[in-house]
Amino acid sequence: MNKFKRYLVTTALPYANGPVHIGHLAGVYIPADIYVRYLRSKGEDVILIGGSDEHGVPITIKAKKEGITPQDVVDKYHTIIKKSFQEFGITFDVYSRTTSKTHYDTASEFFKNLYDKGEFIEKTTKQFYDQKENQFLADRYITGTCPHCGYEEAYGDQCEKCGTSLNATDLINPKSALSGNVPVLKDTKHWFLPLDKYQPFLEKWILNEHKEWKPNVYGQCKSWFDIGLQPRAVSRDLNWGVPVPVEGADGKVLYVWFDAPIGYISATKELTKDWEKYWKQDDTKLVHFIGKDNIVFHCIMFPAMLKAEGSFILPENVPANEFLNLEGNKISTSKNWAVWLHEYLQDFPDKQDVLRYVLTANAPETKDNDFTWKDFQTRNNNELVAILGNFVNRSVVLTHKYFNGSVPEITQLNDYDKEVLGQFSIIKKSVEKSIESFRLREALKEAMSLARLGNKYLADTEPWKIIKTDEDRVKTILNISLQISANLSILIEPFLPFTAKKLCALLNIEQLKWDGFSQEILKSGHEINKPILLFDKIQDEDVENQLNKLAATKKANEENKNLNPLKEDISFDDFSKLDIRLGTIIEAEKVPKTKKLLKLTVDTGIDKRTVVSGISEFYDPKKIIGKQVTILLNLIPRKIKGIESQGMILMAENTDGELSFVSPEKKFKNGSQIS
Ligand code: B3M
Ligand code: ZN
Repeated sequence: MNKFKRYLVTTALPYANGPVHIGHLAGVYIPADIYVRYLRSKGEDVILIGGSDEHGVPITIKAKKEGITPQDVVDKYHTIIKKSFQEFGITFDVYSRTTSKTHYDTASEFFKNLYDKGEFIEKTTKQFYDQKENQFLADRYITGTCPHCGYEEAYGDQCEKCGTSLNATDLINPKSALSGNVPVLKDTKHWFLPLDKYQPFLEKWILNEHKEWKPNVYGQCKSWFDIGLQPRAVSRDLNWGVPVPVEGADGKVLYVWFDAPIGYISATKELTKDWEKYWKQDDTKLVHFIGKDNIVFHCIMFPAMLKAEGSFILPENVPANEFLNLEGNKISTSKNWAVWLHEYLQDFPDKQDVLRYVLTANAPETKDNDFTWKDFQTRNNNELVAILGNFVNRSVVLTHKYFNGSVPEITQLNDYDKEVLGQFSIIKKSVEKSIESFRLREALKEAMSLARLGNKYLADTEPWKIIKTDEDRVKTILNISLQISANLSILIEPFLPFTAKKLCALLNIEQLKWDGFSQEILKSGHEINKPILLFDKIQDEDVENQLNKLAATKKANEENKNLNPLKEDISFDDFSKLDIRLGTIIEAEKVPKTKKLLKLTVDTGIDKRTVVSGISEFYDPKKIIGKQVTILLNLIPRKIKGIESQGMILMAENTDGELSFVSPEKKFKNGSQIS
């Protein structure tokens, strides 16, 4: 007996700092949608909760880069994301956002509650602070030299070269990624949730009581326990987020991973007054659909928060997926290596189900998987068109041809017919079992096996060959074929809802629920509609277009790879402080005992001055006499290798580090101003 009376299904809240792509759909939203569509079809009480995660440092950085407010950023992407989900038929009962008033109140109250119960540890620690930007820096926004391998661009939380995870204070020569400044260490107070205190509880709950969880999820939790849980800060110094609701916490907000999961609760509140029934009663089954990078937050941190609060239920399952790659490379928003949902629909209008199908058939359930356009085409042409579409089409076309579109009656069933009819409920049960255990690619395969069965049945019985001699037999065959088609409309609905709708229209029936499954959905004499194709072929050129698009992205990425990021804006006044002019090199010689330096004498029109320049690897001193170059004159003189350098020759540097003079296109008088 199912002890659950209702289902509360949540999907990870995507960060509202970019649109959503196929990786999001495949990992989280399609599986969740299949699951809830199935439960609804079974008549269960189920709600699907979603929303945008609108806090966190990356959103503030993006806003700063684009010169807009964080609110502008999230407004823009929340709208785009929400629309994409709608277009792909993800049936959220509510799609909210973490900047909603309800959410601020709910998250604040949650924190306050734990605070009042004394669940937090207050600690003052030293954190890097950017004095120019007047803000504390998240570890990710500090770069410096890795103490392990010497890599100069290591991040404050991890060195990407040697993979060591770091604390920002470990870095040698730390720099703020916001301003390039050297940050200072400053005291700051934060609130920590003592996860270590909850470890015994969590360990027992997951390792003993949820052995049925997917091995990737169970395994990740186990390794966190093996390392030992540590208190985790749940506040941040930032001016974007839910303010910490206690006195003396000015300029501090809730850590984004503290407020975001509470977003599930806030969204439920927005959906129904009955929200507590879903969140606080033991007979609710709570399931979180997420990607693998969110496991620790949903299996450890959020449950610890819920447990500390005390009145909430915990998830029954967290069927996290692995990652989907694209054409062999990791999907990356910043590198634009993705298939964006809104772009897909421009290129393949009305083909939502094709993508839903391919992403489910190839879902990264147990390991990372690869999406390729070739596979997309093959699955469409060889499975959707050749199996499902073809079978339904043949049944409908033949019914029109032989019986004017009216469902013929069964005249007599032979053993083969009975065997085929007997398969219906077997297939149905295996689909159920697979969906209920979150094996959705298997479930889809089983649902498709009903269409395969139909195709084989028609191929074996060949009604077109016997219509002249045995019309009665053909009646039975087509009746059974149409019953298969009608049952398919129920079975495929969770996976391919747009196609199920078309199929129902074609068969002239209402969409039936799961218990409508039967050997006689269509009564004899029922009129079906004129044939239409459920799917059409994807052409080679469609695939080529997509591959060309990706190739262009790759090329652009290669070209941009080593370019330095844009510097911060400066005022015109700042610029006009630079005294840059044309000058001509009149003497040049190598600086002894150095590899790179030349000592130049430059006629600046105003004077003749000495400049030391690091260009010796690229220019032969004898060959540059008489060359007109640009020179920055008002740089404070510096001693280089004992020689006073009075200015700087401006050089262009390409991505390979090669240097070139910047010379005027026409010869002008020395001393001509550059502005
Ligand atoms: N915003 C992280 C992510 O997209 C995230 C999930 C929040 S779920 C509460 O990976
Ligand atoms: Zn390193």
